[in-house]
Amino acid sequence: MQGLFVSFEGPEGAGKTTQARRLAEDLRSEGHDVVLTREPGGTPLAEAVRGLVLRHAESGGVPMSAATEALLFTAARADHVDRLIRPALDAGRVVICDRFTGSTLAYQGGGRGLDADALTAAQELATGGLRPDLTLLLDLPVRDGLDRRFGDGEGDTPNRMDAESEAFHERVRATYHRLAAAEGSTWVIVDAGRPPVAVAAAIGDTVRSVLRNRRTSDRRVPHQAVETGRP
Ligand code: Z5A
Repeated sequence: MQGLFVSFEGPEGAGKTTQARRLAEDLRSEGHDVVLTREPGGTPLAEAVRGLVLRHAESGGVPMSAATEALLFTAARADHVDRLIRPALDAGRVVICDRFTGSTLAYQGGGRGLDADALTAAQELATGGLRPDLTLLLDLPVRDGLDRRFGDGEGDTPNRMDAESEAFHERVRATYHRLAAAEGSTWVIVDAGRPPVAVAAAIGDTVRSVLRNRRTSDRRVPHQAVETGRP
């Protein structure tokens, strides 16, 4: 049986990494064969691109254009899909990916203002048309997410996206909402403003519902969106 591809998307500090890890642990404890991965990254080449694109300014490089940035993220994705994601799905595994094509459309499209059709075409080239079976959009107000990451002054080292204005991150969030509306039932918006345990429970319900549908039909079927909250 073809595996299941689940991606996490959302603005800064929404809890994607926390919840992706937790979902992987929970599914493994239930006997599923899970690959947990992230973007940019997941393969040696894509991890090298990650360092290049996210830390470029710190290395004293000349400013990187929005198109260069978009193509670097997309090139990393092409290798990730080819070397890790598609083989894992072909082997029937559950792939959980922390960010995927939605991030390029939201950050480089919504945030940087690049043409959405051109970005979408580049994603098709990079992924060969592969789309997640389920995208979990962890949503919360931009300010709350930035406060989670940096509010106490002790968050992660800021990268080139963190340095962007709040208006940039608002455009990213608005683009995510447009994508969720356009994609229909394969995108589920999860209210990420709740305590981690409540967010995890909502995600677990949604993913198990998809897995149950898979087992009964053994083919791709639309699933019910458990979470539908929008701001
Ligand atoms: N990017 C792009 O522009 N285009 C692309 O195509 C791709 C990526 C693929 C990758 O950064 C950057 O690349 C990203 C988009 C851009 N921009 N930035 N910055 P990254 O991989 O280093 O980090 P991230 O993906 O942006 O993750 P994040 O937004 O920083 O965090 P998160 O994964 O959503 O959250 P977290 O790490 O799980 O949690 C953050 C903090 O909140 C942490 O202290 C947690 O303990 C806390 N937390 C988590 N959940 C909760 C709840 N429910 N309540 C309270 N506190 C919580």
